[in-house]
Amino acid sequence: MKTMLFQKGMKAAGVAVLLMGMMAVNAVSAADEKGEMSKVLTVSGAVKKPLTLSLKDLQAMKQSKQVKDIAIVCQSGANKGQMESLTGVPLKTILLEAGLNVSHPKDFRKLAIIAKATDPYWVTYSWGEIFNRQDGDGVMVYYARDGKLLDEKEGQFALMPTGDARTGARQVKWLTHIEVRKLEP
Ligand SMILES: Nc1nc2c(c(=O)[nH]1)N[C@H]1C(S)=C(S)[C@@H](COP(=O)(O)O)O[C@H]1N2
Ligand SMILES: [Mo]
Repeated sequence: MKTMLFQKGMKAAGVAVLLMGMMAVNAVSAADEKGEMSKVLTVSGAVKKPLTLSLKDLQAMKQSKQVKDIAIVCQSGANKGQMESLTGVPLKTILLEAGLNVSHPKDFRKLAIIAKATDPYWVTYSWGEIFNRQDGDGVMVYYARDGKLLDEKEGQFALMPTGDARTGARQVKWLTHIEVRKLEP
């Protein structure tokens, strides 16, 4: 009887440890996957005029446009779904509004553009790919998807590199901050 109780106890302890392990894994992936809805999008760093943009500000920007049929593909190649359309403003338009601040023309080439989210996630772009490529306008800050404003699943604002081979890898959901930074060697 005693040994049976002991065995039962061990089994229960084993199950508890297993459950705790599973909860820990879940907690990590949940923290990984969800950011807070951002109220504003700020632009700072090497700019002449730092910006704090609301949804209304973005909607009022003249270059607001739609891009159709975007496949969301993870860096791994996994298919993450499809957008019929997104509505937003090219990142370039926002950076032009803020005005890049460099002291010498050659310094533009040293600028990194860091797009940050409300979760601990950020990605980088460069001046060259936004300002010195034909498809530079394809990096879009968007606020609506398939005709509807974004919700907490994606944040109030998000960023989509529509021309990337694997769009998901540099997509930023819950976008809240854009920093322009001159890199040093
Ligand atoms: N803020 C934020 N944006 C993010 C991520 C993230 O963890 N946080 N993951 C990226 C990755 S790895 C992919 S593939 C795409 C699509 O991921 P989803 O299918 O989870 O929406 O979102 C990207 N944007
Ligand atoms: Mo991904």
